[in-house]
Amino acid sequence: MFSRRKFLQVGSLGIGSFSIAGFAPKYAGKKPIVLSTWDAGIRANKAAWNVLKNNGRALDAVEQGVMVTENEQNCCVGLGANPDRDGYVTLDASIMDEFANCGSVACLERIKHPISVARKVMENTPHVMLVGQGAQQFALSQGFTLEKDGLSEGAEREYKKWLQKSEYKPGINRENKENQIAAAPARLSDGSWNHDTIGMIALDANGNLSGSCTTSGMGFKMRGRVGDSPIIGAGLFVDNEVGAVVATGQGEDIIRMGGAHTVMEFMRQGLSPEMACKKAIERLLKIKGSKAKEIQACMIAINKQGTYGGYALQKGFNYAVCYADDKNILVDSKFLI
Ligand code: SD4
Repeated sequence: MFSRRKFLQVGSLGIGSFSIAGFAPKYAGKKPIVLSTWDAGIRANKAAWNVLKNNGRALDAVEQGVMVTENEQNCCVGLGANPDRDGYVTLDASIMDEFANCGSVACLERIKHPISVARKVMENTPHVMLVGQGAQQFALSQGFTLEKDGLSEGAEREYKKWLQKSEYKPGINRENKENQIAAAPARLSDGSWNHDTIGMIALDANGNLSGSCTTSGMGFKMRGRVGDSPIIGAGLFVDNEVGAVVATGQGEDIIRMGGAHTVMEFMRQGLSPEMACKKAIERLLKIKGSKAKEIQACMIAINKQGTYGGYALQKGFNYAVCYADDKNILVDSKFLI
């Protein structure tokens, strides 16, 4: 007898192969490979690549990669970033491995490497997410150092400027062409950061996937605000059977559309990473309607074969891709509007 279970298996195989034929991957798969958001990703990829080229685990690559960006002084990611509207720098981060283990921290203060705290949450607690004071307390218990209070020089200057009007108006994240691949991300001429986040996804030589995301969130946000980056399924998602996805842009809207998980499900149905990211961004455009012009949202993805792609709502998004010692390139993303 042709059971319902069998029918579903055959049916899903059929859809998968139809979709793959319909959306042939643009780039042949690479393994190992690492991708990260924005131009800071070039420097972060180098550290990740050192792990991957030595047969290391994707999980170690995505942690060590984004730590480079967290370490950059006067940077839009990490403790040098713009504060919230009350003057506190609060950091969000998440990490996920090939076994669907995941960990995250949100609203973490005075700790230099939130990504490593997120990994400790994943490995050393029964939980997925720790926030605020509890996250800081946990970090200290794991041997992290409490950094000094206060703002970086650049953030202090921007905060004073912001206080004059105290208006929360997040800019559209875009790349600053003049500063591309500079030693550290620089501010735009209007004083804003070009972006506040690095997201990284990797496929290692053993065919395993992992991802990480770390951010200071939106500058001058309300105290306690948390974006998409530490929310598994929104800012980051990994499914070792299918692929890895990470997001950047307006966190509230990425959460609203279940960003990274939505892209994952499109890939599971057989779409290429680029097409899956595009479909998710189209869904956001539909939700936002005419207000879509006011925001930016960007997704990058790799699949199990090492095929990669990205898509953004607006022009100006780029991502770094590395798959060899001499192949660490910045790709200008396609965009919808
Ligand atoms: C957030 N998604 O906190 C982050 C911001 C971001 O480049 O990606 N900035 O909403």
